[in-house]
Order: sequence, then structure tokens, then C-alpha cells
Amino acid sequence: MSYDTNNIFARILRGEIPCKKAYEDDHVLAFHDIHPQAPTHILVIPKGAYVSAADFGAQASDAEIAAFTRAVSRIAAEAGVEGSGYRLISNHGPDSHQEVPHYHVHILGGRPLGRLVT
Ligand code: IU
Repeated sequence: MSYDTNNIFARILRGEIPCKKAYEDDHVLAFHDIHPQAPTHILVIPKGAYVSAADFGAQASDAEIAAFTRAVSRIAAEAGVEGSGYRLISNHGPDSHQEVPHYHVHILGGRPLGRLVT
């Protein structure tokens, strides 16, 4: 799947649309989801143009992958959900209902999330 440079997260990365930033470094941006499904609901995205996890895993540099992985756990800790627990979700493709075609990981926490059934 080719990357749509006008997807909403690309526009956020270009500063065309505001976001409520939670974290940023050279490779990663994280911001609060506009429709939070839990008290903590943060989206973590790479700054590079990757459609989803498969694309990111195949195309990103080791430095980008390391930065992203470390950022996710750091952001969760800074959000205060490390002790109580949190869930990471990344949707890929139509069956998952991926809405935004720029790779992102949801960090959900701050309440009991129940079993992951679907
Ligand atoms: P999904 O994994 O692609 O289904 O999730 C996309 C998320 O992006 C979803 O939770 C939306 O609420 C969220 N979102 C956002 O935070 N800001 C936006 O401008 C748009 C979607 I459009």
C-alpha cells in the first residue's frame, strides 16, 4: 500500500493540524487521541512515512525502530499507567478497522480494560 501524504497524521506531523502533544523526539511524536477510549489514550507515531506495522517493520531503520519501541514504554510510564497497567493496540488494514493510514500504536490505560476479545 502506498503512503498517502495527506493522511491526518501526516498533516499533524507537518504542523498543519494541532495536536495535544504527549512526547516528541527526532523519530517519534505522541499525542492524545481526540476520542479517548480510556482515561489515558495516547497515539504514538513514527515521523517517517509508514502505513502500518508491517511497513514500519520492513522499511524503518534500526534507529527508528529502537527509538519508537523505547518511546512507547517511556510515554506509558510518564502517563502514570505503568504500575496499573496498559494495553498497546496497532491496527493494520481493513479487517482491523485501521482508519488512519500512518503507523500508530494506541496506549490505553487508566481503567480496567477487560479481556481483549475482538
Ligand atoms: P485507528 O487505529 O486507525 O482505527 O485509530 C485512529 C485513531 O485516531 C482513532 O482512535 C481516532 O480517534 C484518532 N484520531 C485522532 O486522534 N485525531 C484525528 O484527527 C483523527 C483521528 I481523523
